[in-house]
Amino acid sequence: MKFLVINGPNLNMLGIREPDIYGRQTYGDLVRLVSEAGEEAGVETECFQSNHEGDIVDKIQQAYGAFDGIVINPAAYTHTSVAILDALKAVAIPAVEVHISDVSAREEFRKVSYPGMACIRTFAGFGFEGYRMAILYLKEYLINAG
Ligand code: CA2
Repeated sequence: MKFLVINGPNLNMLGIREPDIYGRQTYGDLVRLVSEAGEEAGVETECFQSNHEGDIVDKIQQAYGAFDGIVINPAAYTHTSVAILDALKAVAIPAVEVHISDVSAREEFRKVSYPGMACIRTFAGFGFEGYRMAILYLKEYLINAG
């Protein structure tokens, strides 16, 4: 089983600012957690981060036929990107959305997620652990889907 883990804009800045919302750990720490969570689950993982919407759309398209599942934190594109929603729908690869913060308890504009409309589940507000939860959930989902 092979999962693509996508992180959107500014998540490469983790640990540098806004530690009260996103914690003190860095993007490198997140990549390590994903790799460890994948190993524990017996799933191969690849991490991809981009600040560019089109690059994220390209990466989702390239995942077609190459990955069994997608874990995605679209970051700010969560609240704006119909293009990422359409790309997820186009490839129809089971996807789980992750947010480090609890987006439902923040500003009104963070309550809408376009990519989330193509995802089977969202984990929000669990910090980096949300990525581990997403990997395990996706693995179980795919096993049950046969
Ligand atoms: O909680 C999340 O994971 C978010 O996807 C993070 C996005 C935000 O726009 C979403 O509403 C919720 C922002 C990521 C920005 O990351 C930063 C990292 C360090 C310093 C500043 C921002």
